[in-house]
Amino acid sequence: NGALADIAITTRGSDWYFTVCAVMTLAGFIFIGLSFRKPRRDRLFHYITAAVVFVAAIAYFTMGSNLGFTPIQVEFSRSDPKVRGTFREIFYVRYIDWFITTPLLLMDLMLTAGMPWPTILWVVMVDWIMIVTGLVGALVQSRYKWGFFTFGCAALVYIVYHLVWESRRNANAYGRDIGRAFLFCGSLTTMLWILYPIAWGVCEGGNVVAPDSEAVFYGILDLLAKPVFGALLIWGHRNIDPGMLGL
Ligand code: RET
Repeated sequence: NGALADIAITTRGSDWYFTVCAVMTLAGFIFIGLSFRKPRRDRLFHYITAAVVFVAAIAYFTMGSNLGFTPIQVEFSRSDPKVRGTFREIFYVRYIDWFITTPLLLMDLMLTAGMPWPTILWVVMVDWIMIVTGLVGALVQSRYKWGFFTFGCAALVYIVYHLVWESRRNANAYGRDIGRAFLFCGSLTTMLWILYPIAWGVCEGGNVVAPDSEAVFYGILDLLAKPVFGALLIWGHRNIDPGMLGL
């Protein structure tokens, strides 16, 4: 059966994906609920962050249902190339999630730092290169996948430079509250985002760990990078007037 993969999540993996889905959904309702305490003009960060977790919730629902993947060959028959090898399930739906949510997370951060929109757009373009090269690399079965991975890593290095240097300096110029909100959220993001290519290397890249372990690795990263990050960001904005940031 061409649609099934030999190496796939188990019932436990599915349960974990649905659990993460539930947490993401709950976080979304909390972020929207908190927005009602503010005038409409001041709800930008609530809306961006809620959108991030709702998109993730749908991606996790898809993976919990064992959908949104394609089988990629990871082992071959040495004796006869015509014999079917071993296939691992690769969840392309992750990349659809990341294509939408990572630019929104960057907007959360760079708008907090008061960066001008052309710079934000440029960093988002680089982020899209990172996600798309990661997707293509995941779907390629030959060793060329590591070439795509390298392009993605180069893009991540550039994004991290923009966060820890350009945006951090810009945020500090806007004063203490904005500088601190950016420092917390920017540091968390930088530490977490660097772990994603490591997860990719042992999952989609090297096929070193099972899909259930992949679920736990990416799941914990996503919980920290989306709901925990979002709570910290919204809390960080409690004394910040968006008008000061030109929003
Ligand atoms: C890939 C593989 C190619 C090289 C690099 C990657 C980085 C991915 C990142 C993803 C971040 C996702 C987040 C999701 C939302 O919670 C695409 C794995 C560098 C940084 C934050």
